Amino acid sequence: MTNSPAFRADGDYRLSPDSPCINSGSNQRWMSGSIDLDQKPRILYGTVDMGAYEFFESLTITHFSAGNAQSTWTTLPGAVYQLQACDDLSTAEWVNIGSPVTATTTELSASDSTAADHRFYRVILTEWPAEEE
Ligand SMILES: [Ca+2]
Repeated sequence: MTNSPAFRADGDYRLSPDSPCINSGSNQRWMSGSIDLDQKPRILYGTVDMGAYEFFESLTITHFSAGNAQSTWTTLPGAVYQLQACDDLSTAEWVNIGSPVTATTTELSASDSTAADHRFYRVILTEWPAEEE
């Protein structure tokens, strides 16, 4: 590989969402059920990443008040994401917030104008990025 691996920061060898190392390793039999240096699954999104860490999307609630919750998450460009919310985890009834969105960059944001006093959020990957030729 001749391109920069696009680590997250100096001395932090986790991968940025635009890293060419994402999904560019070679899956080996021993990796199934193994973990990376962050104790996450060694293989996420079908193919192992080059390096010691698997890239994964992280969701951050950047603002929360009744009627206005804003979320931001890291994305793989070309992948389609759906933000979901749940008011009671014991029911596990997740509802879509807005429509699925295709990531064009390495970050997406969404707002929830129906936020109650408390609410749980998750983001799901509904469609993989198209294979690069
Ligand atoms: Ca991967």
